[in-house]
Amino acid sequence: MNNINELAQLVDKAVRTVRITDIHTHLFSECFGSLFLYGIDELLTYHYLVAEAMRQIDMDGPSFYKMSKRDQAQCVWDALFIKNSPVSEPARSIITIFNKLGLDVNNKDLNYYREYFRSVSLKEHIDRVFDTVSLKCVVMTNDPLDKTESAVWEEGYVKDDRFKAALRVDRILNGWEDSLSELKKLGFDVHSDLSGRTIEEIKRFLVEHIDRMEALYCAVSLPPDFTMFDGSIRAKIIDSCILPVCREKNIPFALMIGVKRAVNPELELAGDSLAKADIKELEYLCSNYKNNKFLVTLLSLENQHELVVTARKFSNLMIFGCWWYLNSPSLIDQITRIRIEWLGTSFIPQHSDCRVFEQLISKWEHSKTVISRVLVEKYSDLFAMNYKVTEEQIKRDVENLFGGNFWNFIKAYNL
Ligand code: RAT
Ligand code: ZN
Repeated sequence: MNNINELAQLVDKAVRTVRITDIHTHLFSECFGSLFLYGIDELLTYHYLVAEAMRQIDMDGPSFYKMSKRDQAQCVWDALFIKNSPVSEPARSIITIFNKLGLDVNNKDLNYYREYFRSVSLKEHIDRVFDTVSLKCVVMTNDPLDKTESAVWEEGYVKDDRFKAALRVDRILNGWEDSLSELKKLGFDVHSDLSGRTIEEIKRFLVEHIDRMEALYCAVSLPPDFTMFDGSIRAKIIDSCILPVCREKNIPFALMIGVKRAVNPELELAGDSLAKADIKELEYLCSNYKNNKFLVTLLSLENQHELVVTARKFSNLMIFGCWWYLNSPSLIDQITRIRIEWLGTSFIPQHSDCRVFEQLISKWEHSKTVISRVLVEKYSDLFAMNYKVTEEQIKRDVENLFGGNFWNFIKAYNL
């Protein structure tokens, strides 16, 4: 490689062609039927957009959600795409999706887009999106206590290797009293105070589902004030069920910390917010459970620097993604820089968190652009000192960042 332009082209090519593993999404494969969300009405009623639209619409949350999905979509469209310009990250994403699917981005009639999605063959559409993004696979979020989902695992599940599973344990850890009756109904001998056989039974429940789903990891989202020292049922279940089972199965425990649920309950899914978490909790987990692997993402920007430093201390900690409110270009740029500057390439720069299938296109398109730019800059600094980065080196680094690091972490026994 002879100059910076050539370097930029090589990085761009490597990032555009690498086959991505998207380690956290809320997508489902086709066999899950109504859980597979796609098309313009789902895209426009994505909670990231609803929250934004509600600032422009003269209506309260309950009235908005009372409308049909079609009417909600029209409402968001009018508010954010007709009466205002789609410059926010969630709104721009819709335009990116239209653009990449070859649609007219200037058509103001929603029916034009509806017609497009009505006419596509779902199978071809799925192949096309995987191809456009250059995706190897996505990891779903699988809730074992969700009735619609469980029904498919019990009957009708068809394995599609592009959709991997992750066992989500929010209900057990964040809503123990409610999940208790569900577990009992499923035949598990569990008690509110964790007495008797409860610990063994929760472990049996976890193992059964990890095996059935072939779950790659176990995951939970947690509030900013999450602590292992509050004597809570949650802390006890993590210590005596989740972490032992993860060790036994050699799978990571994914912690997504910093979400403040239902700050405005009227907005439903769109009503969650964030706050800074206490990094001490993570240090405690990584150092006291050395034989466990932790995949971690934190929601607050203020946590990112200390998270990177913590990852330098513990090799059983793999940090991932620019989660939710951090998934916008300026923040991805800043966070990726800090991570590279202190961890080299030993982290997972992004996951998509998609809920609607076509969001894979925009979320990855936007992230790739930023990550590629940061990489070019870092290689250029080396190049300026006559250090020759080879094409093979670039490809290796990019492959590690967009999938390799995840798979190696999953496979590793001794970290
Ligand atoms: O990003 C999102 O869609 C959030 O609503 C959450 O689902 C979050 O990502 C989570 O996994 O809890
Ligand atoms: Zn998520």
